[in-house]
Amino acid sequence: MNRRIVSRRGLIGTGAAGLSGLLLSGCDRLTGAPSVQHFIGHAQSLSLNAQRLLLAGQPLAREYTAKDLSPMFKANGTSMPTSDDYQTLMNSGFADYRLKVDGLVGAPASFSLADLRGLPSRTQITRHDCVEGWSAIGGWTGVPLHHVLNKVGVLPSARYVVFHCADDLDDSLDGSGQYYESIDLFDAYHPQTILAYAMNGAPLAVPHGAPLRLRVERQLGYKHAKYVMRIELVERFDHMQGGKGGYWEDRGYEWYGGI
Ligand SMILES: Nc1nc2c(c(=O)[nH]1)N[C@H]1C(S)=C(S)[C@@H](COP(=O)(O)O)O[C@H]1N2
Ligand SMILES: [Mo]
Repeated sequence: MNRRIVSRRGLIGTGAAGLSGLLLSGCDRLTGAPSVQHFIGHAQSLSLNAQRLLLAGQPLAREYTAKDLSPMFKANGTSMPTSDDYQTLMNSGFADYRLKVDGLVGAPASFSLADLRGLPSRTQITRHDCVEGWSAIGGWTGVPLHHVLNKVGVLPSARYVVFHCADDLDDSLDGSGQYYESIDLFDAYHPQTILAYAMNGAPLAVPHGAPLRLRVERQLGYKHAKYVMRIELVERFDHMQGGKGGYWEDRGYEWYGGI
């Protein structure tokens, strides 16, 4: 298990360095040619080839069928964020919700739920495994994260995607306790990594993370950030909160919560 984590981290390091190298050499060759000057904006965000490299040979998490759906899907951790901001959004049915996407991107943007529903969607029935010792099979519909990332353009210096959530789970560590999570670009571009706005065919309910939650199917439950308000592309996360890349990571869990 540890070996797997270490070797995967090694792989992430090489992968990201390789990608930057690839993109830089591409840029160097391109800058001199006036005919491609207007493409420079694109060359500075992840190229199609770089994205294909991120997707190559990545296994899918097992998918189930409707008859496998768990009759009961427990809500865990926060089931009702208490902040005024969240309560206001909730009381108007999330009509004013905007997902912010910023950090190391070409064009920071924000998306309403209608915007997100208007992007290509994916439905998947998967098993959710919580470290607390329970599992449940649920159906999730949402927009694959890579579609959102491609709208804003990921800069080659970005290595992680950080999800900032609406809830304060507790105040025990640094006085904030705000839930957050992070994944690398391999998981970010994975076809089953989606921002889900529906569960089992109905709009996502508040206990399960309304209006938007992450599904990152090859990892454990705590990585699946609920109540996602903002997505930030970063090169590193050691300056954020407890420095370990997630609420539970700051409290001792592995950053890569592989199943
Ligand atoms: N924002 C936020 N996301 C969260 C949590 C939380 O408390 N707050 N709990 C995590 C844990 S430990 C699990 S198992 C799943 C639970 O998702 P569910 O409530 O839909 O079962 O959400 C994860 N994402
Ligand atoms: Mo969990």
